[in-house]
Amino acid sequence: MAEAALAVRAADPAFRADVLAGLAAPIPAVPARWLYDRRGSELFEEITRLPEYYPTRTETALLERHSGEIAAMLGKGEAVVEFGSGSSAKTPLLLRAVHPAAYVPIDISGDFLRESAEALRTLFPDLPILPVEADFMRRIDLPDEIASAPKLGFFPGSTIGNLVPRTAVDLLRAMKETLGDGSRLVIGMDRTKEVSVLLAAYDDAAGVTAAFNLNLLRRINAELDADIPLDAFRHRAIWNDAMSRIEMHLEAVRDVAFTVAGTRFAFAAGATIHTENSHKYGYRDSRLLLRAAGWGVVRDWTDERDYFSIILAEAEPPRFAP
Ligand code: AVI
Repeated sequence: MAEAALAVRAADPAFRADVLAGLAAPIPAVPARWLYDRRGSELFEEITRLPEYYPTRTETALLERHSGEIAAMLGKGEAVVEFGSGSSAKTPLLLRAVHPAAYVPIDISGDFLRESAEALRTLFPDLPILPVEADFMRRIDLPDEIASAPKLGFFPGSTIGNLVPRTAVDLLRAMKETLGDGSRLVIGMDRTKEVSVLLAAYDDAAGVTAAFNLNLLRRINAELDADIPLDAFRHRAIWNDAMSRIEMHLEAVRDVAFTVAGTRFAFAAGATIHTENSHKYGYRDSRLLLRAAGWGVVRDWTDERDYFSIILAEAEPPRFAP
């Protein structure tokens, strides 16, 4: 009991507010960022290695194949600015090809940032690594050391797809403001494809994605003094064609009532809590999204199956339009 009380006191107030407001909303939803506690992040790592989850391995192969070409299209002395802490295998692929003057990872989580910066220092002992702890949804002041260097933004992983288009455009615009005039951006975007492939990627046979989604309820119980019966919900992955996205939901398998931080909730069998969107972009869609935020596509690369794309874009100067 004392432990539970402690957990309640230690809970992130933003998590509490999002869960209470989200569960009470007309279409119940909890922001996807809360999927990523320690356990959720471990499960996501496991997802990236699943046979059905093609994005990570396809993007890594694209970077292995094309980083040299990307580097050849840039000038010398770039500062690579990664939006995210760069813990993956993808960052070294780009850094090795580009030979940047400095590497600036930006992340809201100082712990992740420090850990991954340390790992990269071992791999690139001569590269100045200048981590910035900040929320990259807003314009950020970059370190003075790279003030005069040309900037190359890096945003792999198709994380842009987890945002609704309006928020994705806000983020891309903030990136442009952070990086400045003349900057470029390498971004990974997942493509539209056969629905069966998408559904399998987000509802794998081993049940890892289901565990990742259901972990949210375990987290709510642990951190928000809640008593949600975990067996009353199941993982659902749905293709929403009109929105061009995979949606993850937690669906009540029977009528269920529970309490979260003193507030009572009831879900009828079949009702769902929406927990994540993963938008998929066709060739033109990705260009339109980038252009809406002031980025012009220089070139994009895709794999043989056209499953995933990495795009090199450049910040477009404002211009008169008819
Ligand atoms: C982090 N993000 C790009 C993943 C995706 O594919 O949308 C998150 C994920 N959710 C379920 N599986 C993977």
